[in-house]
Amino acid sequence: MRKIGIIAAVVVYAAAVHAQSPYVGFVYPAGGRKGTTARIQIGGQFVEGPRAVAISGGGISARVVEYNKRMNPQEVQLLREQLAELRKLPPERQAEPTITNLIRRITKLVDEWTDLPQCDSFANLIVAEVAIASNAPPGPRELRVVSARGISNPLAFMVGELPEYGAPPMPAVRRAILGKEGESLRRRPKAAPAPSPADTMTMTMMAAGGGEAPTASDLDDDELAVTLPCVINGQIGPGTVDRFRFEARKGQRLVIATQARELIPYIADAVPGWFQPVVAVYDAAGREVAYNDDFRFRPDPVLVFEVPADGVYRIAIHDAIFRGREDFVYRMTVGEVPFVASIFPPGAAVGARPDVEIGGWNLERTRWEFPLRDAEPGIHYLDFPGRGGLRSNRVPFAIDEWPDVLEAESNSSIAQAQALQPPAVVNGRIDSAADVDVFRVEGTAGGAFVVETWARRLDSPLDAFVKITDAAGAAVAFGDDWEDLASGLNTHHADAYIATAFPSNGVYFVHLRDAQHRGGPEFTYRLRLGPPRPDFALRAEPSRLAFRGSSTAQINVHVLRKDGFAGRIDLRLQDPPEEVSMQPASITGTQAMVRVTLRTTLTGTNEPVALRIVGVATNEGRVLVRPAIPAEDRMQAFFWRHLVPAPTLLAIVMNPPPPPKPVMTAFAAPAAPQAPVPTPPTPTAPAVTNALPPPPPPTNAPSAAPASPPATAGGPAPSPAGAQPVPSAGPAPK
Ligand SMILES: [Ca+2]
Ligand SMILES: [Ca+2]
Ligand SMILES: [Ca+2]
Repeated sequence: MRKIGIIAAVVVYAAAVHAQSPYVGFVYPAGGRKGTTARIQIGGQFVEGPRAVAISGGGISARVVEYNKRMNPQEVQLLREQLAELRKLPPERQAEPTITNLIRRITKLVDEWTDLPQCDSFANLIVAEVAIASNAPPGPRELRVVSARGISNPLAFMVGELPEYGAPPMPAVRRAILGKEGESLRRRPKAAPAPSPADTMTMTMMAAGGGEAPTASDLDDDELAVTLPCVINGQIGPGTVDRFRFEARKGQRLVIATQARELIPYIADAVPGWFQPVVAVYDAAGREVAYNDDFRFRPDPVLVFEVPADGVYRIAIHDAIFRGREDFVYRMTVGEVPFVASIFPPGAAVGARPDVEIGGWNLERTRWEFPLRDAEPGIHYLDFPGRGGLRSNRVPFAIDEWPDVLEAESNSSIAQAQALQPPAVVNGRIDSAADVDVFRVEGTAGGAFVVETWARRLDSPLDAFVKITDAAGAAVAFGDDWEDLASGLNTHHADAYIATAFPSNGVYFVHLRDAQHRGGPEFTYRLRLGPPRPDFALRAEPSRLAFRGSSTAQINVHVLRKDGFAGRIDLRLQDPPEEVSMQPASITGTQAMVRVTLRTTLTGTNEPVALRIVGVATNEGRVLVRPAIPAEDRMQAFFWRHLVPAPTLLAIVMNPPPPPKPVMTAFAAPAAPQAPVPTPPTPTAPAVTNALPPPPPPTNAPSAAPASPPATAGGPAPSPAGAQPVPSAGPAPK
């Protein structure tokens, strides 16, 4: 028996990196259709020994099938030598499926290898298969990698209802070098064979691999034909434009909704800090017939295209300044699909049941009975049925303990001001660019008074500007932009907040308008007026804990104080597993953050365990219990930091890994013809099925603690009322 190949020594551990926890930078495709199995690629760092890909929510399971560590030149050379050995085998041996597969895999690794990947933090690649049950609830999930070092940050993974198209993952983009920028353009071979009709799920826009030097023809993708409605998955490479061709009929109202920043909200080493897609539609003659770069204040384009005539049209998508790399991932839904662009009122009082009116496209109808029965205070997310039974995107809806009222026009001057009896929440709109909404309240000398708008934090384009005047029109206080640290996905904190005291007894006026003098039916708001309502919100960061067996781990708890709350907050674990405890911890009135220590007596867990930390405080005899919403500290554009909420706080207990030492992995080919040839080994990953325990029931922080939506949601909540069709509600990302 002659051994013909053992190669590829791979050194995976370095002594210094023990404390570094797994990080994932992208998943592609960032979703899949229910009832299918998707093959996904995840790029990360410190993810060696991937044990599982954990995806939240029901009806979905993932299995790691491949791990490709970033290789150094020596390792690639060894692979090349092994490839040469394999190619010396007699043709009949090479034709054996296992050998063929081995050759194909090594060829791909060698061809796609780049000596200088643009981003090290996602240069290690995990390939996983995700099986999505046909009854899996559509919507956003969170995806994490469990590796020998712990649990990674979450990424968004969407379960869709429509047929999906998606190119193979793009090879790593090479770092641009001054004077040789062309070398970092995406290498992409032309003209892959057309898909068979039965194989429309397979994208052939670009074939994988290809090591040739880039040419001009590589800059643009070959156009791919798609059939609507569908979801298109893509990754944008440097300087590239992805193009898609489809047929449409006159009169169709096509929604083209892009998700990019919604998938990866912040990119640390890119300015402005996210992929900024631009989408255009062209007719058969090449004329641009629709275009969008931002949907209102959001960088993810959404456009509606009313088809003027039967024919062939094309969609093009690229980055606004033609950047691109592996984490410039998008999903684009195209078709006569429902899209909700506005909802009014944007919230309600606990126990109230107003009808809601929705605006948008391809909706089954625009007026609905209030869908949330007995909902807790906080921000809830609603979707609505569209034509053909599809569910729409999700829109936020606020529930508050205070009574609410509708604004009544005309109320645009002191003379016409609408009288209010605080405490109250007004649901209103800045109806036009010229609109000002003025409300009259009675003030008592020295009486503390808070005015807060909830508009941008409810996805309204309104940039609120609030002014309080006395009866003579003299300004008492004003507010424009107020930073809410609990709103980690917002970069323009456009909502206004004023905490003041009335200088004397009398009548006062609260004036609200758009700071940029814009308006329209979608410029909705909720305006909270009344005495201070001291409260707090908590963030537990990061959203994961890795214990070594029977030991401790630490996590930061940040506090965000509301309306001057300065009391002590005691922290505790809510319904923890018996084997996990938290050392007594509290946050004093002057602290912004504490580091708390958790302990476990477990020596190991097979699956991540969900934990919940809550804070308890007393304010004027009232007990406040608020969840510490899990969050990740994300950097934007090299500088800004944001606490981005995550759906779950996951913990894992690991047996201490072996002492750091080089680990050999090898691609081994068999010696004897009859011996079964193993598939190329990957650091073995036990097949993991739905490794997450059910997430804790969704809880919404009461309105005084603005409950930011999770960055990615654990499964959607069931429809509140059994009967169909009704809008459904659940925590969801924005
Ligand atoms: Ca108005
Ligand atoms: Ca008005
Ligand atoms: Ca503002």
